[in-house]
Order: sequence, then C-alpha cells, then structure tokens
Amino acid sequence: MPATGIFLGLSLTDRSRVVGQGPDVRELSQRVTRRPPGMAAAPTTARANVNLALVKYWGKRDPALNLPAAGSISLTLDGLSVEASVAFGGGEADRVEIDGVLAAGEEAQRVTGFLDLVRAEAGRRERALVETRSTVPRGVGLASSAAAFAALALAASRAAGLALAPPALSALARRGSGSAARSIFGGFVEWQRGERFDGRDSVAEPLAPPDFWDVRVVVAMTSSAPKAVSSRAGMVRAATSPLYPAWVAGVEADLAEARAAIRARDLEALGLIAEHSALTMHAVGLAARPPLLYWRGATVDCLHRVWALRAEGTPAFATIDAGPQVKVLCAPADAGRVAEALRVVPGVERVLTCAPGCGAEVVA
Ligand code: 2P0
Repeated sequence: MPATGIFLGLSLTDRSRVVGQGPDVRELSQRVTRRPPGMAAAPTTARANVNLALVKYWGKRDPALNLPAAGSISLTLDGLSVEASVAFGGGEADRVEIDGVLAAGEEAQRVTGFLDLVRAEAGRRERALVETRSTVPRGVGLASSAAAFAALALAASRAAGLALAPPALSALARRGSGSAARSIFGGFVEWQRGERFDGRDSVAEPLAPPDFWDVRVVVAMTSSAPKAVSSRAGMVRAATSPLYPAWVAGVEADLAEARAAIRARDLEALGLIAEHSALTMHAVGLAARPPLLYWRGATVDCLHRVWALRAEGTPAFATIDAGPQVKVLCAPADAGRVAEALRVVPGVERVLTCAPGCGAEVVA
C-alpha cells in the first residue's frame, strides 16, 4: 500500500487544532537532523501509553488503511506503556524483538509492513533494528498494540529523519493499529472517522489534557488467557450482525454526549454513555454469525457488582473491550472502594488502578 504523502501531506507546523498538550507533544513538532544515508544511526526510543475507549471503535470502513466506520473517544492511561527503540542501517532484514524475544511470522511482518510505510515516507531503504518493551502486564486485556504502534510510529519516524506533526503521527500510528492513533495524545482524545478515501482526515486529536479531569479507571482482570478472536477478526465478524448498521448509526450521538460530558467533567454522564457504548458493541457481537462473546462468567459478575455499587451510591461505570476484563470509571476518592468490591468477585485474578496519562514522547 503506497504511503507517499499520507503523513507528510498534513502540515508539520499547523498546530492550531492541538490544544492543551504538554511538552511531550510540542516536542514532536521540532525538526530533526537527517543523518547521511548508510551511516549507522543511534536508536531512537519513544514511549506511549495504552488508551481506554469510552466510545468504542468497532468496525472499519477500510481495513487496509484502518479507517474506522465511526469516530471514537478514549482516555489515555498512565503507567501502562510500551517503549520502542528503532535504529535504521545495516542488516539484510528488519530485526524485531518484542520483550526480549525475536518476533517471527505474522507478528514480525506486521512491524516490517509498518516500517515500510515509514521508509517510503522518508525515502530510505535501510533495514531496522526494533526493540519493544512493555510495562503492560501480560494478559491484562488492555490493548498493548495501541501503545506499541504509537511508540513505534514516533520512534521509527524520528529514527528515519522525519519530524511528523502530531496529526501526521496519529495517521501513521493508525496504520499499525487503529486504536494507536489515539495513544499519540494524552488525556481525553477523539479519533475522527474522516470522510476521505485516503484517510488523511482520519486522525486523533486531544479533547482535554490529562490534568483537565482527575478520574480513575479500575481494571478487573478475569482471565489472563489469550483471547480466541482478535479485535481485527472481531470487527470483521461484527459486520455480519444485523445490529451492526444500528451500532454505526448510533455512534455520532454517543460521541456528542461523551464530548459534552468531558467538557462539563460530568462523571455520571460520561460513565453512562461509556457503559452504553460498550454494551451496544458487545450486543452486536452476540447477534453476529457466528456469534462473538468475549465475556466470561466473572465479567458478568463484575458488571452486576458495578451496578450494585451504583445502587449503593458509588458512581462507578463499566466498560469492556475485546476481552473478558472489566474496566470501571470512577472518581479518585472511590477507586479504593471500587477496587475492593471487584477484588472479591469470584474469578477476578487481579485488580489495578490507573490515572489519566500523557501522550507519546521521545525518551532517548
Ligand atoms: C477501541 N478496540 O476503541 C476498541 C474497543 C477493542 C474494543 O480498538 O485492527 O487493535 O489494529 O485497528 O485497534 C482494538 O482494536 O484493531 C480496539 P486494529 P485495534 O479501543
């Protein structure tokens, strides 16, 4: 898939739509010096956090370009991150190490295909040495691919001598994994569906920085087994569901409600729309052919526990991604109570709590 112009076509200097960003993203816009071709380059290392979708991305209008059928809104989470180091030069082929293990097959191909986009954009041919290290606990069900491709987009583009502005970086990250488009930014983020066939307008943008609103996400892990159906395959299956058109048609209204709730720092409004978005997404799967259900028994029990907490007066709201874990949005003061309530649900293996996190940044 030719990439020329998709990333650089976006203005490198127009940051008028990027508001409230910290030094990490501001730094992304600075130009870097390109090394002479053939010279062994020092690795560039970047870090990005995972993000949690509050209005879900579930379905594509173009699978090759990872263009979503609808927009989505997320919160970037602190402390669950992936660091990627990239160096171009030397070698016959790309070498990809993920958490110390040499990647092979489809996994390696996905990274090489992504690096090809960066090479095409930078006009370079050298192979790359890539190392990624994840602080996301294994099996946590918090899509580490979002953090991985956001970190990789930043590290690889920098290592190749490109200085992409945040929107262009988001478009690049999207090509690796759709949700990675959002992990370029910190805090609350919206990823636009876009209208163009080339995807140039399907990029994420920050809605509010991490310190705009201090909330917590409590994650209840109900299984550490790898999921049977990937998100990618799940989205293909979702499109067979008779409920799919209604899901896509409803997202615009969900986005408007979520945006307004974030602006007003209204936890109940945001929580209710996040819960609705997640449950509708999973309802689509139930009606697909063949059916798709990511939940375990403990997933359902956690949902009931969250609803019981609410009935008892604790504002807590559940969301579930393409896996059996339950993520609960609540106020910082309630996070301890929510974590304790979920910890004792039979089948819950582990509970962790996250605050809003920052966007992708170069760390070395
Ligand atoms: C999301 N998920 O909005 C939704 C909700 C999972 C459930 O984005 O095929 O790994 O690489 O674009 O981004 C996970 O899907 O899929 C995801 P690809 P991705 O967070």
